[in-house]
Amino acid sequence: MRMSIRLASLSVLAGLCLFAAACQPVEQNANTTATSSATPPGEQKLAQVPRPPAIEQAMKDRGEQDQATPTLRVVSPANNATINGSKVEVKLDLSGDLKGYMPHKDPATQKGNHIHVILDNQPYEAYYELGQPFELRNVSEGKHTLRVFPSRPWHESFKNDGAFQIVEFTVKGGGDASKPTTTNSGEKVANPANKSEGAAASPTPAREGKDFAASQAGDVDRAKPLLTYSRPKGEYKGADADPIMIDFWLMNAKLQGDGGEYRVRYSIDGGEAKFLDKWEPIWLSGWINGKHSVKLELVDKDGNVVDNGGYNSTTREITISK
Ligand SMILES: [Cu+2]
Repeated sequence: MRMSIRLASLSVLAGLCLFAAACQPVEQNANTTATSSATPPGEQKLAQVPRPPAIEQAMKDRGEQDQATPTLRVVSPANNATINGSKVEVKLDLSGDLKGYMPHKDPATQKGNHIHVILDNQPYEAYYELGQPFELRNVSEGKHTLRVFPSRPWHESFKNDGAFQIVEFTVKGGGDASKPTTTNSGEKVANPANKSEGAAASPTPAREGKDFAASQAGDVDRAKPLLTYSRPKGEYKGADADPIMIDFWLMNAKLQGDGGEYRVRYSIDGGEAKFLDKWEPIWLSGWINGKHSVKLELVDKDGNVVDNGGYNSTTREITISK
């Protein structure tokens, strides 16, 4: 009796397994992520690889540019400024020993030197044409931080003194004409600040800018160690999808391999923690298609995350389609 019940439940299980086996491979091939508990057929094994030859070549082609020591000054928003309205104009002053380094997007390749602009702890936005302000749009009321640093066409940051700047500012609502028009219930009906990106044929190019998701500043102390997550972010396609660079900015923190006491810890898809003991980008190869999470943390010698407004532990999702 007992046996027959067990057999019966086994056969039910077998039926379920057959059903699952019939549909599972299709699903896994279509959207394989390493976050699933089962081991997917194309298991991701990441390996650190040298700087890709294409980037080595780009560096040679750029002459001395990669030895430049660009320094930035945030003209606007001024540190501790209060801004009325949801649109924040970013104006930067670039100086230092530039050796030909100048942000600009080449219309043909859609690439070029640019500045990484980070509101609060959101993914950076690229700012190419310093001759015109860059707009942060739909910035929510309250305290914010802005971080900026110069970057190369392949998104590797310059790491010299003065390259990185951080300012704090406060956004207040008010009778600013650029503020979104809202109904009594708070629904947005029109936003004069949000011009569309502009048609390519337009004689005056649309101002660079970006709508930002609502966020607030962390409680950041600029005298404390600060890790700024830069790359990877967003979508990676084709040749850009492998290898992928991890790059970050460090303020007030020296890593152990550079004679300091800190380490940068990273983990992909919640996997094994790995450590970076030198402040330089790394390239990881072996990504499989799909969504991945990248966590980057600044830790002390005991392995504890160094507290600084929550910015020293950041996780981003990226998408790979090779
Ligand atoms: Cu970039």
